[in-house]
Amino acid sequence: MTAQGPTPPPAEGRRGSAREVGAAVLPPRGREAFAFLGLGSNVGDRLETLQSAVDLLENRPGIRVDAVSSVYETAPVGGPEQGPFLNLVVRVATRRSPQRLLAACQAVEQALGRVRVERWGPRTIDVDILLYERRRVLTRQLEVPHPRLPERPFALVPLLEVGHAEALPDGRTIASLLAALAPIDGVTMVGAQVRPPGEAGPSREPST
Ligand code: A4P
Ligand code: MG
Repeated sequence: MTAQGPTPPPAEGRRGSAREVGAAVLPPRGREAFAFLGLGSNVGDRLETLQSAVDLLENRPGIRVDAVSSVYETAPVGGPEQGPFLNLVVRVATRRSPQRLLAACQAVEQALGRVRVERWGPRTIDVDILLYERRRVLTRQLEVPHPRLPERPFALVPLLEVGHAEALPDGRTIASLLAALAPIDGVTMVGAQVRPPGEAGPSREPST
């Protein structure tokens, strides 16, 4: 099964040697923080790109992919006329600060050939931090929770799957955010799945 319920992050990660400098912004010593990342692709082999992104995230120091949601095909929101997205959400356990986690997300985007042409435009891959524990972060580069999360079923539906007990820092639950948007259109679970890192088996675009 690819979708798993959230489990508390273990006290020690597998990459104990990956502890980074900049202690002031690290999670408390000796434990990992958890975060939820939203992934989206609407260019090329979307499913293969999502699989590669999940695998690359796992390979970054200080990041462990803990759970992977189902894959959803979603109607594009905003931007120019463009093709449908595949979206999913992963839960990660991480020793990285939010800022360093963003750097890892952007490194994965670059490794997969993301070119920033137009805001909200078509993209091979987008990796956003949706939640980092129940913390608020607001810097010039980063806002967490993701500011548009409450209005986006394409992120909330997969997030509910792997983070059903989660809430925003203001206490609003994922379920209540989704309920406020009901009825939900344009988010369809597809049969094809992205494997958690290390699990065997081919990924394929769903046949149409
Ligand atoms: N940034 C600030 N906060 C965050 C965060 N929590 N996570 C900054 C990630 N990045 C964050 O992002 C622009 C800048 O946002 C980054 O440099 C980072 O410092 P970007 O990925 O370069 O550009 P973008 O994604 O085009 O802009 P933006 O505003 O992040 O777009 P969104 O909100 O991510 O929306 N429709 C469907 N169906 N599925 C999608 O996945 N995605 C978008 C992109 C639009 N429509 C979509 C989908
Ligand atoms: Mg983005």
